[in-house]
Amino acid sequence: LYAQPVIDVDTGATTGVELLLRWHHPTLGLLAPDEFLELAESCDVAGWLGEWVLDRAAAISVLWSQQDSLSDFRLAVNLSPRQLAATDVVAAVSRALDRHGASPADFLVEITESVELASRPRAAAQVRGLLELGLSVGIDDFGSGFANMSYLRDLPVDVIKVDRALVSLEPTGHEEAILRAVTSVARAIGADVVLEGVERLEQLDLARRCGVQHAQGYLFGEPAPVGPRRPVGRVPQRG
Ligand code: G
Ligand code: MN
Repeated sequence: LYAQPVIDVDTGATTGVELLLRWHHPTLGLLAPDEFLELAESCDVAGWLGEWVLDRAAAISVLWSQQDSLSDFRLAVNLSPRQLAATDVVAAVSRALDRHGASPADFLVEITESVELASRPRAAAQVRGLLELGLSVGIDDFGSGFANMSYLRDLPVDVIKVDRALVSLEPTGHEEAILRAVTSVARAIGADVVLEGVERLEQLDLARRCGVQHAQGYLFGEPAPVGPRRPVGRVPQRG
């Protein structure tokens, strides 16, 4: 399990991490979930993997909270479309929290926009169940899939994570207009915006100009293996 810092664009403080699954493959090297989740599903270990991530996330939150306060800090965990559609995630999350004595308020679950919740009543009900447990819910990859506003209409979404495809390395006027529209909607519904995939100061400047609260990307820190202390993102200075 790896973690990548999420920073506050105004203060530079690290306000959370996204936990990311990696596989150290003996010959192929380090693989990301999009490269092995399908395989995991086809040989029936996806359910186990999903539970393992939840269990580790709960354990890590407790470990980190013994070193540094977790107030104003959240651990984000990705839920796969299959986990939402085919497993009892609410039960799995609550077991993991109970096992380690972790607090639901320390977690954000990320649900990718590419799942169409409207056509999947079970998935939508599970998201509500997670909210009832006291976790926050974020829409991941926003703007890359169906750009499905019905998510924002139907669920009390806490966070919108703007996909890195929406803001290029040299942001254009059109990209700025779109980002402003997203932050305007987010403000109206009481959600925070995280800009993903920030690699350059120009993108951070754009985020600040457009009223984005948080950013994540190689500029502040790459995903690194989880250790005993929570990671700290660094905002590079100009020049
Ligand atoms: O779908 P999701 O947003 O959860 O995917 C996060 C992925 O994006 C991770 O695998 C992570 O390694 C990758 N990532 C994180 N920061 C950056 C970045 O600054 N640039 C690019 N290209 N990828 C990034
Ligand atoms: Mn994510």
